[in-house]
Amino acid sequence: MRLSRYFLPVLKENPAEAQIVSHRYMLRAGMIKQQAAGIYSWLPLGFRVLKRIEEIVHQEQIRAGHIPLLMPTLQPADLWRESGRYDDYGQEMLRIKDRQDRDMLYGPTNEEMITDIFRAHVNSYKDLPLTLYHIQWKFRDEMRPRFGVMRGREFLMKDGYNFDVDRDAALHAYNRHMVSYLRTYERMGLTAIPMRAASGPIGGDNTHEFLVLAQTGESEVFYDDRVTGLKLGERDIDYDNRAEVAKVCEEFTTLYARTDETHDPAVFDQVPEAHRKVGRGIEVGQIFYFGTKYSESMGAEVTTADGGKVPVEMGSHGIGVSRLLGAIIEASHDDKGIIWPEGVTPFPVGIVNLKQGDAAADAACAGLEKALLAKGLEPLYDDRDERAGAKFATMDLIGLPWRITVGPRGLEKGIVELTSRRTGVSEELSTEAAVDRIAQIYAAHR
Ligand code: P5A
Repeated sequence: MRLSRYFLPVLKENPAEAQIVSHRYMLRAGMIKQQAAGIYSWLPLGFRVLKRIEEIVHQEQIRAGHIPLLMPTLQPADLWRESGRYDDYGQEMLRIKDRQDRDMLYGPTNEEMITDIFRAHVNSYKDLPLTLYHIQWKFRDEMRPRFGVMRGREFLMKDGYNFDVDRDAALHAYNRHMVSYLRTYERMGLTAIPMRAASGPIGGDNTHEFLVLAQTGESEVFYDDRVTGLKLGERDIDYDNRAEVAKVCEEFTTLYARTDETHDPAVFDQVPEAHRKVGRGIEVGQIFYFGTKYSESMGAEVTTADGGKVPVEMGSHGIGVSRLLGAIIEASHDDKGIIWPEGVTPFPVGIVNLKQGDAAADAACAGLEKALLAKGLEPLYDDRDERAGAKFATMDLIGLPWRITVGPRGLEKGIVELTSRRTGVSEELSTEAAVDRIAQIYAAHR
């Protein structure tokens, strides 16, 4: 992509309404535009990151054996009357009437609708286990939408629902989600800590939230700081192996980690003082096991091997897809702008032409662009007729992890400069070597 032809409405001034760094940088980098309180347009740069995050979520869900589908944003109220949640949900639910005067709502979540799909088509234990998920817009008429995409009213969520024949199988689904979420967040360059949580309006008594530590987080968290060192890394996990999956979950949930809702000071006091930490966190996901709460009220039953009939065992599992952009920026930035982890960056590399109009520099940049594209890596090429300082400032603000700087003087020596956004360290390389290095770096992030 050539910057001269792109749509990147960068702001020079700090927007007054933005109280936290991620919101400030998303506005300044031309990623989002507010259309109403808690409702945003995703401008091209923000949209690219959002799509990239969705892609990682899909890949990890499919790896865990979960099946994508797509349910609508608008739902009939009658489904929610069956579960009893139509009245319980209160002011957070956006209620709408259609022209026939029928009660509709903009879905805040989809437990009822997925249960309706299940009961229409499945009635035997032989069709289980089954986990269906989608990535779809939700609406919650939050009392205080704030911090940009972090607490929106309209927001994108991945929500998945498992159906199992008994409690053990449903707990395996819960564990499978925990592990797949750990992998998902790691690929985004995040450390998200599973913490025992409270279930709220979704229900059930077994639930974990995933928190990214950040001073601007909305939740107070209490934890043993050794949890921050746990990593899945390159482990190859067999998601069908119940014992293996349970063991990984145990590894990640044994050390103390709680939100204020479930914090137990007496237990926390037993954590060695040197490791006892109180901080703040951003909730980027939550998993629930709630058994037969919805299947019983909505009549979703399956036959069992011994000829009986039982309400199907369920859980639901959510990732805050749009919130993740804010969380990643909170966790990865400096005073010049965003620093995207390679896994989610909108473009893998930026090209800065120090002397637009210089025949050698223009040709070298075009050649780099072509060579990178041939390797499936689309660079953002700043081909504007601008001062070098302004080009560097834009690149630093939008946070591409790598930058190739091309100028006539370097080219006389046969070199360009490859710079890491994170460390600021530059290397002089031939154009070919620079392309190879970038390709090598991203080989690990596909
Ligand atoms: C699980 C999936 C649920 O709704 N039902 C389906 C369950 N869980 S949840 O915890 O309420 O939401 C899942 C994740 O969505 C994100 N989230 C939000 N993101 C931005 N703005 C909001 N207002 C908002 N509300 C929830 C969070 O990341 C949450 O963990």
